Amino acid sequence: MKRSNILILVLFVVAIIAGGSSIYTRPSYVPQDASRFSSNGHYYKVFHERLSWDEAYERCIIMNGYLACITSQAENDFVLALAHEQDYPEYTCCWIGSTDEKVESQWKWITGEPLVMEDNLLSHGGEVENFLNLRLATGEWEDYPVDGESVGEQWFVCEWD
Ligand SMILES: [Ca+2]
Ligand SMILES: [Ca+2]
Repeated sequence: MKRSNILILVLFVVAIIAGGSSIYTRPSYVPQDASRFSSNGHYYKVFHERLSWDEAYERCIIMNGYLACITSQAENDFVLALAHEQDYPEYTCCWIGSTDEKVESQWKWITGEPLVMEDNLLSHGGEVENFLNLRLATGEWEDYPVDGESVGEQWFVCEWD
């Protein structure tokens, strides 16, 4: 084998190894247009459709995901940036996967993950507001009635492991 051919072969093998190590496999059940967050390898997609929290919860499950459960500032920033890709009217919110429906003021993520970032949660509606909305203008989480935001848009965001 000529020396130049060997060099090409070596480069080819290196390229395959290097490429293979950086390529991740998107599970077949994750929508092609969902965005991957590199820190946890999860995927997210914002849906610009007005649904109740219950309906959004079901919709994510039907798609083999779940309403996004946000357990770090970085994850919140990522989801917010994703939602901000689309222009939105003031007051627009996006359903996320937490409720205090079972026990008032005890907010839980539907995945069972602990709810940290409590300072980001603005809860003032008591028993008539049991579902968490991500407010796009501020990045804060606010309790809402099940039908959601009525002045701005009401979106939802699904997450896939
Ligand atoms: Ca999450
Ligand atoms: Ca409540």
